[in-house]
Amino acid sequence: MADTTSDASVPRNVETTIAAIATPPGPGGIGIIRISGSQALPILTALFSPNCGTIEYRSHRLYYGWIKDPQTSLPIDEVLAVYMQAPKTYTREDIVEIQCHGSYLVLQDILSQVISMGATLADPGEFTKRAFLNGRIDLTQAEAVIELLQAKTREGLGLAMSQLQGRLGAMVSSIRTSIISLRAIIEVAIDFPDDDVEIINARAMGEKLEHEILLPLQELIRSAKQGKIFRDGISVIILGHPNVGKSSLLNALLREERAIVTAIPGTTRDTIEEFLDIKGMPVRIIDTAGIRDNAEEVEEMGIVRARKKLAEADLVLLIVDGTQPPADDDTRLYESVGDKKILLVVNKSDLACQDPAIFAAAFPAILRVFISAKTHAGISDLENTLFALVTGGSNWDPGYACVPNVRQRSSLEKSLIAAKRVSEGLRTDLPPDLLAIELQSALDHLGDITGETTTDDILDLIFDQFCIGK
Ligand SMILES: Nc1nc2c(ncn2[C@@H]2O[C@H](COP(=O)(O)OP(=O)(O)OP(=O)(O)O)[C@@H](O)[C@H]2O)c(=O)[nH]1
Ligand SMILES: [Mg+2]
Repeated sequence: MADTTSDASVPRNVETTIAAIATPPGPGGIGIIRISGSQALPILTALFSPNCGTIEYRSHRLYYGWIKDPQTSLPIDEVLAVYMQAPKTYTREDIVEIQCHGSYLVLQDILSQVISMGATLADPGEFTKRAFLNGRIDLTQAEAVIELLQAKTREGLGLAMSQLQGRLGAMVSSIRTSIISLRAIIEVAIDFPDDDVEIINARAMGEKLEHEILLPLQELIRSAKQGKIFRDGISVIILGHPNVGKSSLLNALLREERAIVTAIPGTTRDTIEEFLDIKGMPVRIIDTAGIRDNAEEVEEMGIVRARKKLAEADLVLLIVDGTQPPADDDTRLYESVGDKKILLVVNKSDLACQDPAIFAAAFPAILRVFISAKTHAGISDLENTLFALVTGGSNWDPGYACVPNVRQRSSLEKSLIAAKRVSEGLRTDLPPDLLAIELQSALDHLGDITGETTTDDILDLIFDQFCIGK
C-alpha cells in the first residue's frame, strides 16, 4: 500500500495531482476523498467500476458504483463518485470526489489506492491554495475559508461569509484603482517635468486622495478594531473569594451543571475553561479557585493558577456574596485586578441581601449587576452589561460589516501611513518622483491583502492554518 503520510519536503508544482480525505477523522455517515489535478479522471477510471457499465464521464454528475483494488479486483467500498471538469471547480483544476462509507479504514484504503495511482497527498489547505494560485479566489477569500471553518458564533460566521463573497477584496481593489489613477497623473508629471501646464493639481489630487483612499482605509481599520471581538472573541475570568458562587455563575452562564458546587469553601481547585456565545461574541470563560490567605497546598496551587489566568484575561467578573458586607479582602482583590475591564457581580440576590448602596460605596466607578446564580435571576442583565462593556456600547452590526483580520489590518495601517505621506507631500510640493514612491508603497501594502504582492512566507503561514483536505 502507498504511504499516506504527507512529506512536506517533496517539491511539487501545480502540475501534481493531489489527494486527501476531506472529511474529519472518526466514524461518520459518509467520508469524502478529494482529488485535484490533471490525473484526477484517469485515477477515477482506474479504480471505479460504475454500476451502469463502461461510461464516458460527464462533468458534475454523480455516478454510483464500487471502488475496487485494481490488482485483485476485490471491492473496497460501495461509493458515489463525481467528476468535475476544470475550470468550474473549487481549484479550477479537474476534481474528483469519492463519497464512501465514513469509516476511517475504508477512507485510508481508498486514499492509498489513489496515491498508488500517482496522486500526491495534499498539504493542509492545498486545495484552497490552488484555488488562489489559479485565480479563482483572492487571498482575503482564502482566509475567509479558514474563518468559516473555525467560526464559533453566527456573527463570526457572518463575517467570514461576507469576506468569502469578496466584499473586502472588492473594497481593497477599489482603493487600489484610485491609487493607480493618482500614480498615472504623477507619472505624467515625472515624464514631462518642464511642461508649462500645471499637471499636478495638488488640491484636486488631495481631495481624491482624501475621499477615495484615506477615508476608506481609515474606515476599514476602524471596522477591524470593532469587529475583532466577534472574530477572535474575548477571555473572561470569574474571580472572587471562596464560596461566593463563582462555579454557580459559570454553570448559570453555561446553562448546565459543569462545575462542582458545594457549600464547602475551597471546592474549586483548578481552573475550568468553557466556551460561551454572548450575543454573538465568542467568550472563553474561566472559573477559578476562590482566592484567600492561608489556603492549604492544593488550593494554594489553584490560586496561583487563577492569578496567572487573570493576567491573560480581557475582562474580570469580580463576584461577591450579596448577603455579606464587602470585606477589606474584596477591595484588595479589586485593586489587584489592575486596569483590566471589570464588572462587579453581587450574587445570592434570592437571599436577604445588603443594601446595594454599600456595594456602590465599596466599589465606586465600576459597573455592578445583582444576580442569583441559583435562580438565574439577573443573568441576562449580566450578559447584556458584559457585552456593552466590551463593545463600548456601540450599536455596530457585525452582520453587514467588512472586518479585516489582524494581518489585513496591519497591511491597511502601513498603506495608510504611506498614503498620509502622499497627502503631506502634496501640501509641501514634494517632487513627483517621491510622491510616486509613496503611492507605490501604499499600493504594495494593499496588494499584500488580496495576494497580488504577498510573499511565499506569508502564503505558507496562511495556508498552514488549514486542515488537510480543504
Ligand atoms: N442562595 C444562593 N446560594 C448560592 C448562590 N450561588 C451559590 N450559592 C451557594 O453557595 C455555595 C458556594 O457556591 P459555589 O458556586 O461552589 O461557590 P464558589 O465561589 O465556586 O466556591 P469555591 O469553589 O469554593 O471558591 C453553594 O452552597 C451554592 O449552592 C445563589 O445565588 N443563591
Ligand atoms: Mg468553585
